Amino acid sequence: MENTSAKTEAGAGEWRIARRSLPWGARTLVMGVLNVTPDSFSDGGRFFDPARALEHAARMVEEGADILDVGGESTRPGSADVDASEEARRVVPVVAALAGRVRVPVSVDTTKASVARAALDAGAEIVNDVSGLRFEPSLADEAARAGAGLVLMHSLGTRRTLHTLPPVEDVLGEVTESLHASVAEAERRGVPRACLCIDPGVGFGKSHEQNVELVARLDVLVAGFPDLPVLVGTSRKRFIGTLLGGASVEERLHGTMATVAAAVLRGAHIVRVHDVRATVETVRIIDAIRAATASEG
Ligand code: HH2
Repeated sequence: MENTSAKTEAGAGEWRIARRSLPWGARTLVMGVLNVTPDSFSDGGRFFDPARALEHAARMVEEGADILDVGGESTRPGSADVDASEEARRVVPVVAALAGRVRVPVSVDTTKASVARAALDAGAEIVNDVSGLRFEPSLADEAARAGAGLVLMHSLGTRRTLHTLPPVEDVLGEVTESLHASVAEAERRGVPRACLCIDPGVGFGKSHEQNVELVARLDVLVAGFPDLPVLVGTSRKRFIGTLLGGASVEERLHGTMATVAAAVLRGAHIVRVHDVRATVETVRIIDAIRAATASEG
């Protein structure tokens, strides 16, 4: 596959995914989370039934989601291992039903090459790998074969130790270096750079302070990858609950919107969230403020 970058200017471009391109850098894109798992940390069990999952997906599209991210395995601390066939059994029917029905692209949140392949065959256009190709590097071969978009997220350790390793000292240095390695591996396996997107992995093996730092200093990461879109997922995560004095998952909406606003002002191009309507409204305002700031400078 040819390796043309569709970048138009620094900090903006076209993210190539399987059957279209998504412009990034002008308007912030909103990725809606659809967990078809019995045990995800914030919505576990709610959309395990495919009919309810499809209903929720339709609502997120109506609310303005630009991408739907379907996941069949929870990554929350202490969640159960799911084998590849069970994970595919959960996500593939939902992906297939969505791909034929909704106008926005469908992403599959998986670290497993066989699940990625099955979801891509069923119509997914993006693979979202929270291991950044560390668990199954051959996942990149599947993305390359399908011409799919590939999200490379930073994390540390194995699936079992994803949330238990001691935090590294220099989090921005570690995230930047590790993501450069993930990007190099993806390109070596034939994924065009124009199909890649990076993500610092907020909440994955970072201390409370480091999660805050990753949002506060996101501009440093963005500057390190000027030709790639940057995705950030803070939605309802524990550090928000901690900052709010122990707020439960249901009580983290406003805190989440604060992190979304801060991340976009620091250069995030895509945000991954559970609450699509609130996010669409938040980023519409922040995008206007950002545009006004840019035209002044
Ligand atoms: N966070 C989660 C899962 N996938 N993917 C990307 N690219 N970035 C993230 O920050 C990210 C992600 C965890 O959130 P959620 O899907 O709600 O929970 P669970 O892993 O329990 O299903």
